[in-house]
Amino acid sequence: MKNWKRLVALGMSAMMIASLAGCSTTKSTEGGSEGGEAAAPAESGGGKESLEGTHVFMFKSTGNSFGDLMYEGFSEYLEAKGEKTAYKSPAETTVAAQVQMLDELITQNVASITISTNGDAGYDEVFKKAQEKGIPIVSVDSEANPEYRICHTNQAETQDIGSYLVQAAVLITLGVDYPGDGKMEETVKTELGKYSGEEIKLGVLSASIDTPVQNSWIAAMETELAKDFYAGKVSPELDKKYGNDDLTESTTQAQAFIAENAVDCIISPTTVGIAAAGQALKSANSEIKLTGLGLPSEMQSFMPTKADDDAFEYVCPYMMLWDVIHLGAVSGAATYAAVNDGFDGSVGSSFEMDAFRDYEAETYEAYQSGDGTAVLAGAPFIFEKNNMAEWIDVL
Ligand code: RAM
Repeated sequence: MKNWKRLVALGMSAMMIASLAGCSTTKSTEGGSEGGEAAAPAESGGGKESLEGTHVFMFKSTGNSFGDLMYEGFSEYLEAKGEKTAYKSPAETTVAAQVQMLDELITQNVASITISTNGDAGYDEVFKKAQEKGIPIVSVDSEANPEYRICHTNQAETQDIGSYLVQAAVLITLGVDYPGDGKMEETVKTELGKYSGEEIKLGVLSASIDTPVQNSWIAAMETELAKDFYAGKVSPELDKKYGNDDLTESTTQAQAFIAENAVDCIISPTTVGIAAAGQALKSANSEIKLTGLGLPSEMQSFMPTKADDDAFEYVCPYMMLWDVIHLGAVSGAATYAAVNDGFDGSVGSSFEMDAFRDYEAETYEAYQSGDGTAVLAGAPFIFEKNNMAEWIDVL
């Protein structure tokens, strides 16, 4: 059986195709029994079980399968180590809603907080409070302030994600099928070399305007677009819209792209945004194409799922993501090491993660990332007509 990690170990490039026949990873069903439940204010008591000593996982907001899948990995890893975990995310995708909930959790003396944030600013006071109480903070997916976190758990190299998304959008606009592992940039160069049409224009349907992770990917897309071979062929300007990781708002923004009809392809670097755009573009029978970061289970109606499908009869011919469940488990291992094994996240410090599902035990070493440190969990993975069917039941 192949798995994501082993493919990397075999030296394949960051962009991988895997046959997952027989993969034992299972699809999240309800996203965790506690998913979405508001944190019980400490003073409310009322028979609510105390969260003292519990490792809390906080996503950006409730109702997002991506967060549910990360929690699945986080809780499975920590529960196997005999730890208690809880999933606490606010209903609103805002900094204020997370801060209020964090404050309540800290008062309850939780063991640790693992968080995907909604913004760069606004957490200092509450994170300081956690630090003073000795509650470690690890971030995953969307970074927390380096000053207060032990480390960030990075899903994949930021620049790789930004570059691959732009390359995919350009190839899709030109009607070129996924060229295969490691061939994206070279194919873009060849195809653009032959291209003499109007300047290609790309749109971005993101989460909130403040979300650190999406903003870092957008910056990476702009870096990619500044490369010489795009000059005069693809506009360096991205048309950006924000759907706040809310289905309704993302649908409205996708409809705005359709009404304006100014872009050739929308890149949506959020699983909520890409699914909303998929539906909107399909319903409108729009000629605008779509790619981005999506969950196969949520994208199956907008993508080819069989090897002999014509990818371009679908709104989204191919897209990307990574092993979200494993990402959550790595953040759980970092948190466990911070609480129990003295892992402090300084550059060069490391922790051992136990074997998890198809992954063998592995050592993760913290490296400098911006003003803080991170550990790297994986690499981007392309979902396309040849592997979609295998993944729909997994992610
Ligand atoms: C969404 C969230 C998350 C992002 C994924 C790809 O579910 O915005 O932060 O990393 O998509």
